[in-house]
Amino acid sequence: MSNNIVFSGIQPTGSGDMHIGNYFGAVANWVRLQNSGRYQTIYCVVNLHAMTMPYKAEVLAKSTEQMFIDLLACGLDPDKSIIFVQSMVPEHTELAWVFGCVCSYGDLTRQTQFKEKSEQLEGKQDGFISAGLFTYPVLQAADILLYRAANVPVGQDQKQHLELSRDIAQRFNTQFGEYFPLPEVLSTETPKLLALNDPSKKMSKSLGPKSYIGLFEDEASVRSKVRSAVTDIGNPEEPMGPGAANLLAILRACGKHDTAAQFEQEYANGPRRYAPLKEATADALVELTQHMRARRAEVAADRARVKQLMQLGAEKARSIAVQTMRDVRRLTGLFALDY
Ligand code: AQP
Repeated sequence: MSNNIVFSGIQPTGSGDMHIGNYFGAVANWVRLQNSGRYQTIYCVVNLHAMTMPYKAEVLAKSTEQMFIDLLACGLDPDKSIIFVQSMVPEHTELAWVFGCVCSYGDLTRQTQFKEKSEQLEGKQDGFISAGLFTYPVLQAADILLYRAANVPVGQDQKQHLELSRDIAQRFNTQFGEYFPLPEVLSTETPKLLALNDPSKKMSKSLGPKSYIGLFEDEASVRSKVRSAVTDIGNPEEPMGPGAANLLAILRACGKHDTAAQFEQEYANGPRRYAPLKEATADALVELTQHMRARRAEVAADRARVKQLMQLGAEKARSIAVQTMRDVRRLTGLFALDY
C-alpha cells in the first residue's frame, strides 16, 4: 500500500540549532518534495522526542519555537505543507501506546541509536537513562503512521528506525486488518555528514557544537571550525580519510560540484594539500549560512505570525490525526468518548 503522503520530523534538541547534517541529510529534501507538487507533505518539530535526553523545560520551549522558525527560514511553506509541533497533536502519544503493544521488546533492544545515546549518558550526571529513550522508535512510528505516510525523507542514521516502523505497521495490519502503509525512506545525496572533530562519528547536535556547523552560524565560527576539521595527512599513497571526503561531500552539497571535481582531480594526480579545500568549503558554507541567517531574521521579525502559523499547522495535522485514531480505536477494540 503506497501513497503520496510524506512525513518527517526534526528534534529541537540542545540550543535548537539545526546543523548542516540535518539540512543536507533531510530538510533540504523536505523543501524539494514540497515544491515538486507531487506529494502531500507534513513536517513536524518533534519536541516529545527531545524529552528523551536530559533537558531543561525553558530551553525546550524556546528551542521548539526556534526550530519552527528555522524550518520556515529553510523554505517550508505553510500554504504547501502542514508544519506543526508534535506536542500540539496529542494523538501522537496515544498511537504510540497502541504501537508499543505491537512492537516487540527484542526489536527495541536491537536499535543502535538507543545503544549510542545511552552510552553517551553513562557516567554523565547521575547516569539516568529514560525509558522514553528506549521506546523512542515506537513514538517515531506513531508520528509517521498517524498520517499514514508511505514516504519518509530522513538521513541514513534513521534507516533502522524506519525498518522498525515498517515492522510495526506490518504487525498491526496482520493483527487488526490492513490499514497502515509500509513507510519507505527517501534519501538525499548527502545521507550522512560526519562530525568535523571526529569523522568516525556522524555530525550530531548531541556530540556538541565542535562536531557540527550550524545552518545559521556566523562567519568567524564557520571558518574556525572548518579550519580545525580533522583530516588525514594527505599522503597520496594512502586512501583519502573520511574527514577529507566529508569536506568534499559538504562542497558538493553546497552546489559546488565543479570545485569539488577539481580538488578530486588534483588529489588523484599528486599530494593532497587540504588547506585550499578547507578554504573553499568554508567559503561555500559562509555563503549558505549568511543567506539562511537573513531568512531567519525575516521570519523571526513577525513573532505573532509565527504563533499563528504554529496554531494553524497543528489544527490541520490534528484533523487527520483524529480520524486515524478513530479508526485505530475501532480496529483495536478500544472505547472512547465519541464511540
Ligand atoms: N550527520 C547527519 N547527516 C545526514 N543527516 C543527518 N540527520 C541528522 N544528522 C545527520 C538527519 O536529520 C534529521 C533530523 O534529525 P533529528 O534532529 O531529529 O535527530 P538526529 O538524527 O538524532 O540528529 P542529531 O543532530 O544527531 O540530533 P541529536 O544529537 O539531538 O540526536 C533526520 O532525518 C536525520 O536522519
